[in-house]
Formats: sequence, structure tokens, C-alpha cells
Amino acid sequence: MQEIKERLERDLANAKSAADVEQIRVHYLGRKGCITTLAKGTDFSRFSPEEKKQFGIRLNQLKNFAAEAIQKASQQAGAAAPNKKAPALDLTAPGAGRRLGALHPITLTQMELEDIFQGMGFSVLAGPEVESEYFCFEALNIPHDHPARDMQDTFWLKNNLILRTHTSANQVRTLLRFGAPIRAVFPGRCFRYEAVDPSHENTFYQCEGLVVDENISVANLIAVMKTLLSEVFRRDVKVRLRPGFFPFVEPGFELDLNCLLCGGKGCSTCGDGWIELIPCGLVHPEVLRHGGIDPTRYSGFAFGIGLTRLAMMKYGIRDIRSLNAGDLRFNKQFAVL
Ligand code: FA5
Repeated sequence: MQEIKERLERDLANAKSAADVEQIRVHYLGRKGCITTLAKGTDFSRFSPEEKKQFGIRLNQLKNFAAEAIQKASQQAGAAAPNKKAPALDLTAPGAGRRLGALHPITLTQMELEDIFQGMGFSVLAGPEVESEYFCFEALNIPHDHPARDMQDTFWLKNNLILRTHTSANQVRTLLRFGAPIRAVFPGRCFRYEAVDPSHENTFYQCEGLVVDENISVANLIAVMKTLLSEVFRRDVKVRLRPGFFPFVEPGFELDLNCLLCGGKGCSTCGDGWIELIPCGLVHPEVLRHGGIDPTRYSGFAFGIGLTRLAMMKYGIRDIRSLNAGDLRFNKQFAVL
């Protein structure tokens, strides 16, 4: 036993790693280890009862000693290991980089629209999201009991102001402020009490456009729409223009885009292959009058681009709800700065 103990101490002193210590443990205390099997290999018939007792006591002492020494050596080897592997400080390594934010696809689309319209001589204006009923509806020829209001149910505040349902609310504000001639766009957030689905949100963006000048006709409107679409998509896209009713334009149109998600076959985002994208028309004389403009001298056109839907078509986003969800995994895909 003394000899085994000394051999164990020597072996542990020479061990260089945790793996070495583990090998030593198996050799001494494993199932077939030399300490474990010591009692089996001993002929006890030669021993007196007292000798047997002494043998047992000393064997236990040896086992305890071995277990403690091996555990200690194993701890030391474990603690030493990371130090041995730790790399030297590398002063040339790049520092921890700052994480850059990314622009939201709606912001990207809005910035692009502003750029395109500024290139066509439009000013970029903004108006309030909390709006009066007058500018949102009445000034636009939508009296209190007009059925057109049903299509734009909204959120009412306690002070009788509302969250604007469309950026058209800026039309008369702008005319009153700047007069004619005027060429302006007003992008911004709108709100509606909507049944939300893949193409309808309760909070979404539009980009309104208003041009008032002498001799403005539908031809001017169509030219601007064509330029806009070719700049945004930079390829041929299919559109259709059909009559649309809005009390603040006459005539009124709906400009629909052939869905770019399904190629016009029909999908859960568009339904029938067409996305309602840009309602538009010639400004109603009554709206010009509310804006203090003489309709016998001036005429104009207006349009209301569904900016959020445009972003969906441009970036291939199938569900409008992803845009307001605040999920960074989604937002990071558009990491353009
Ligand atoms: C209007 O809001 C009119 N003010 C547009 C207009 C402006 C007509 C100027 C004539 C002259 P409409 O409710 O259709 O119209 O909405 C315009 C566009 O906004 C739609 O074509 C669609 O692209 C987008 N839009 C409307 N409701 C939602 C919604 N809940 N979620 C996402 N986009 C919407």
C-alpha cells in the first residue's frame, strides 16, 4: 500500500493536464484500478483477525487519500487549462464595432418618393396627424351625413379632434396657406378603424400630391403618375385606371397596380391580382373654393399614394402587419443606411 501511495504521488506530480489526471484516476480507482482490486488479489487465509482488520483500515485510508489527491490535482489542472490556452493580448485586433441602425422600408420608400417629386418641382410639406373634422372631411366636400365617411371610420379624441384618415386633409390647409399656383406632396401617417388583414392596417402611410395651376388637366395627372411609377419600379409594371368616386375630385380615378407579389394571378395580399395604389382625380371646384382659390381661373389634380402598399410591392412584403410589428428580424432585412 505504501508503494502504491508513493507511485500515485509521483504520477500526479508528473500529470500535465486534466486528461492525464483522469487517466491516473482510472488506473488507481477505476473499476479495475489497482487500489479497487487490491482486496480481491489478497489471500486473507494467511491473516489473523487483527491483521484483517488492520488491512481494511489501511485500505480505506489509501482509498480516501487517493480520491482526495486526485480531486485536488484535477481541480488544479482544470483551473490551469484556460490560462494555458488564453491568447496573448492582440493590440491589432479590430475593436468591438458599433451596431448601425437601419432605415425602415416605409422610411426608405418615403425618402425615395420625396426625391422623385422634388425632381419634378414639387415641395415636400407636412400636416398634423391629429386633425379637425373640417379639414379631414367637410372642406373636402364630405358633409357629416355623407356615406363616404363610412369608408373612413376613424379614432375620435375627447376634444372632438380626430386622427386623420387620409393625407387629403392637407389639401385645403395647403391652399389656404400657400395659395395658387402650388405643386406639393405631403407624405404622412394615417389612421382608420379597420378590420386588419394582409393589406389593411389601422395605421399606415399615404403620400398626397396636389398641383393647382392654370390649365391643369387629366393629361398632366397621367404624365406625373407615369413618371412616378417608372422611377419607383425602374421596370415595366402593369397598371389600370378606372373611374373612382371621391367627393373631392371630379372626375375621380383609381389607379391599380398589377400585384408584383403574384404576377397578377391573385394572392392573399391582393385578392384579385390588383392592388389599389393611387386614387386620384381633378380637384373639385368646391375644394378650391374652400382653399380660397378661384375655380374659374385655376384647376388642379390630386392623388393619394398608398405609401405603405407601395413599400410592400417594392420590397416584396406579403403582409402589411409586418411593417408595424417592430420585429427586428424583419426590419434588419432592409438594412440600408
Ligand atoms: C383616400 O384616402 C383618398 N384620400 C385618396 C385620394 C387623394 C383620392 C386625392 C383622390 C384625390 P383611399 O381610402 O382609397 O383614398 O386610400 C388611398 C390609398 O391608401 C389606397 O389605395 C391604399 O393604397 C391606401 N390605404 C387605404 N386604406 C389603407 C389601410 N387600411 N391600410 C393600408 N393602406 C391603405
